[in-house]
Amino acid sequence: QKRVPFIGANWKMYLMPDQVIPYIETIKNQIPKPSETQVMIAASPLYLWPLLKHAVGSDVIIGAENCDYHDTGAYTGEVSPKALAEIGIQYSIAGHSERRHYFDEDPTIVNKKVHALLRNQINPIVCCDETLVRTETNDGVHWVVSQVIAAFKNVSSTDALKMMIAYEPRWAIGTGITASADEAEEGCALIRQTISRIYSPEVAETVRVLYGGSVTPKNVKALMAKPDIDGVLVGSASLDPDEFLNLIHY
Ligand code: G2H
Repeated sequence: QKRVPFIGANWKMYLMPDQVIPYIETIKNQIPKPSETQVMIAASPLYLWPLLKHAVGSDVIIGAENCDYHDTGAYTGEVSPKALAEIGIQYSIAGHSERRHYFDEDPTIVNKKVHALLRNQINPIVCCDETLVRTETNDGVHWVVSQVIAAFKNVSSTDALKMMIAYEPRWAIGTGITASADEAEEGCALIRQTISRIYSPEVAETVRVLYGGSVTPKNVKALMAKPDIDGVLVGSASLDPDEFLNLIHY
């Protein structure tokens, strides 16, 4: 079965309210058919509702950048995955490197978020990071594998098929230093092998594995040409709609 390429924008906390509607209006009718490439914009919860409204009739997927692992309750300031599902969100990032690094999200929390998303019929996109130190000492391999194993803990193979895993080496995030296509392929292949070991080769052949970290319109083609890279998550180069369109139509 062919894995459909996936290109996701991760706006992080960059865009301001006056920018988001013009952005979606610019790209919404200029993206490929979803059978060729799926395009997602992951945005702050502030913008999800208006973005969904403006994306009606287009194939742009609107996704969340994060959510809490409780469905509802006394969790001041958190984002309910149940509410996300009810407004029509179908994809959410979980465990982005910035969440792990700045907000102390450990692998157990990320796994709880995975379960919360699946419970609410939202497809998790789990990011696995890797720091420069770990990469340099060759320990990075173990770290990425351990994050993949933790993310899938107690997830059935049927639910695993709904997930995507992104390899995002921390040293490449927002730094302008992209992993070379070979380094990115190595990380993504390792993730696929790990999925194969946890579940089966069939599950590993179906789950999409993405690369993220300083992806640009210039380097996307070489990354997407690699056999184990099914798509990309794009931060900085997704902030300008024209640049993001160039990247989508690489
Ligand atoms: C990695 C990526 C988006 P950037 O975080 O997930 O951001 O492209 O700015 O490195």
